[in-house]
Amino acid sequence: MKEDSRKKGFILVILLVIIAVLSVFVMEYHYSTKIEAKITERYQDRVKARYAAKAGFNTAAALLKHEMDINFTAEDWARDAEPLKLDDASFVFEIKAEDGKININHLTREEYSPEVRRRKAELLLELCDLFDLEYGIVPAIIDWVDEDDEVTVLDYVEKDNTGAEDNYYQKLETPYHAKNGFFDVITEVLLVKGATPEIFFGAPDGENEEKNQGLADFLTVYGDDKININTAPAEVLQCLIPEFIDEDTAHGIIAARELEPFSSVSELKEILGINEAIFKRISPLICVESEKRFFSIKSEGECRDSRETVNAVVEMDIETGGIKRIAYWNQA
Ligand SMILES: [Ca+2]
Repeated sequence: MKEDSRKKGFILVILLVIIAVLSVFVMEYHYSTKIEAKITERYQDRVKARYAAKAGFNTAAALLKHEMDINFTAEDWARDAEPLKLDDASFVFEIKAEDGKININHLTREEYSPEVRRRKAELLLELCDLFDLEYGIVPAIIDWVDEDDEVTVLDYVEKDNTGAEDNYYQKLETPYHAKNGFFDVITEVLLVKGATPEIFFGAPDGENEEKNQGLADFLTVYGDDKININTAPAEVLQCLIPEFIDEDTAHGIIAARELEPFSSVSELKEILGINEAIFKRISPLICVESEKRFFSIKSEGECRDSRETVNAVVEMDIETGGIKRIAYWNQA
């Protein structure tokens, strides 16, 4: 009898051990299944966000094609679209005309007169003034593009300004060469002496954590070398003749072109009431319509906590209104 009780007790202990071990396995299985389900769900969200971002890009491209047929102003393109829902994902996009920005590939073309070259550099210097930046980035951009290895110093500028060629870039911790050729993409500016992500993308603006605009919003490497005054943002308009175009005047110009786009560059002279001599300073730099139409499209797709962004630059075909080519594509 005593033997039987001992046996039963032993079996009970064994059973308890087995149950305990099985419980651990069941819990482990439950936990890993839950993790896998979460991973799958997150992956699905990412895929949905990715396709929502692509849908945003396609919608922007369709809008561009549609708007090509009508008389447009910069504001039609620049205005943010409302977020659009796609099942449990959504997207929002913005379009900017590249031809309203300052083209940094064409600052020192050989066919330009010294005066035009100077005016083009001065546009960038004015931009530096607007954003409180050192002038050195301007000759450094010029040196990055020009074919020679002579370090540029803009002698008509009082403030310190010195460009950079191989002798500077080769001494960096990770050395590289000055391009001595066109910028292929605008982010390449980050390789230029003096350019930092803060200068380029904009620095966080203390209180509201929204980013200030950076140089990237006003510089381009695409299209013609002239600034389209029908699409130029207020800051670029201000850089044209800062003594006549302050912030308010720039917004006045934008309001005027919203009603009726400029049909000739001389209309700007009439609006501003400036004389021929002053107008001559900017007339070689501006246009009212570009032969090559590049637009940047930024589309953000979202699904719960997952986000994907498409940054693209497209060249539109003026004949067909469709996309001629995608000049830049970055998805992250
Ligand atoms: Ca050079």
